[in-house]
Amino acid sequence: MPFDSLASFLARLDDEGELQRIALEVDPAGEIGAVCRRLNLLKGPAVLFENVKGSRIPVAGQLLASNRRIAIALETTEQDLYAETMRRAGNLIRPEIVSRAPCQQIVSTGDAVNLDDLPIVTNNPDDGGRYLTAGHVILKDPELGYNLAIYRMMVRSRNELYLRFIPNHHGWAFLKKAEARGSQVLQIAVAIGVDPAVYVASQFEPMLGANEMDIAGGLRRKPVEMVRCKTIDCEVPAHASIVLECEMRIPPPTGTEGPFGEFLGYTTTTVENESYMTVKAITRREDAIYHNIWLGRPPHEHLWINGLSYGIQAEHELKVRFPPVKAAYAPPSGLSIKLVVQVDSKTTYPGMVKNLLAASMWTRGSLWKEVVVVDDDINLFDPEEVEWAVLTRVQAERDIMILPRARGTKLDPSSDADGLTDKILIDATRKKDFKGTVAEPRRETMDRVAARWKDYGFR
Ligand SMILES: Cc1cc2nc3c(=O)[nH]c(=O)nc-3n(C[C@H](O)[C@H](O)[C@H](O)COP(=O)(O)O)c2cc1C
Ligand SMILES: [Mn+2]
Repeated sequence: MPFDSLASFLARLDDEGELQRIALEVDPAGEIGAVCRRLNLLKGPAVLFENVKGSRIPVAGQLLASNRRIAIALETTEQDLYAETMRRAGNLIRPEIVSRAPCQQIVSTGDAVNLDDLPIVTNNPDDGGRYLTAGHVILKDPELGYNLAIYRMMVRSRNELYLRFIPNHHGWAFLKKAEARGSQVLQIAVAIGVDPAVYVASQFEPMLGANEMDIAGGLRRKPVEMVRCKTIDCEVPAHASIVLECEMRIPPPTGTEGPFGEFLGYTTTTVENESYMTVKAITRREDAIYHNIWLGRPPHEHLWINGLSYGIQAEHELKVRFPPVKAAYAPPSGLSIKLVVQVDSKTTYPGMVKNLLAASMWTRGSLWKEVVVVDDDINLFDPEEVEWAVLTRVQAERDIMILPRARGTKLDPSSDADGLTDKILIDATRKKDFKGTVAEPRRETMDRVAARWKDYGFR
């Protein structure tokens, strides 16, 4: 049975020894962030801060900061995680609309709306304010259907939130559609504390019009139950902890947002003229659990989920043109701006890898900074194996291409003032004149030894 709520997922993590409950009072401004940073360094468990200063609502964090926990979330094994996620993400299941929902047990509207009731965290000391980092933004458009994605949101006042839409992400397209139709407002729902399949699905980037809610259904192998909002025309996951029902005027009012500690590990500068929206209603469960994602200096949770979702997306898109592509993965150490693509050594043809490298720039909204293509004897999930391939199968002048001054992420502090960056494309496959034979025991011997492992006295 898939998890229907954050609470049921936390209960499973607890059973699996993957959750630390913290009863001691903690400060959401600084202390929670420091605990999460330390947990990332120690490769520690998920946490539930049960007693957060200034709020009665507990805060969950570090939920999917390892492949083991992502595998638990999707009810599969770490070994099968990639293939299983790939398979399920392609099997779309539409949401089911229900009429009564736990996320609407407590409803506050009008003057009763107060974001200060929520334990919103300041993750890093230079952040310009309190940020929602696990707000699942849900948009609905008559032509495009739903869109589900996490976007950073800074608190502006007790009922206003900055919301950053960037042009190559879909929220922007939904805003433009509403604008083109002459709408006065864009209605925006924000769900916090959702079931883990919805969380993972929020990190997929299907083509505009395809629907992350259907991917969530596919990932959990059951429709996501959604309920209609109280004050806006949109639906939200019925089992969410907390829902913010918001409206952004068109054209949006703006103010100064940031700075914010971003996923590449650096604090952004402030954004002048960032749009903001008004929270019309806050609805929540009686037993609501708030969700915070800490991000900043790597490693962190964001990179584990995106490694999987962006890799799968790129594989899916590249396979269409290049059948020898076997898999693609964005290893967490590659900050989700490095892609590793594995090709079938038997069916690649001369020159194909260079074309593949060029074509890879089309995926992930062109944000990749480095792409490496490896043979199928390389475990693409292991950055050390990829490094081995680069060091022993690459001649730089022949196999490394630099795409100068291309569009990348402006969050890369080494990019220029326009956000332009050089891309590195590496063909780390064996070439025709490659003369190495891999030195390792035979497969049968490895299998025999594995079968006798306990007999040797190993555990
Ligand atoms: C913690 C966290 C914060 C994020 N913040 C933003 C953000 O502020 N802006 C943004 O465009 N994407 C952000 N993302 C990435 C998007 O959620 C992700 O790329 C998503 O797939 C985009 O979906 P879309 O193509 O439907 O817009 C964030 C992801 C996470 C996990
Ligand atoms: Mn989308």
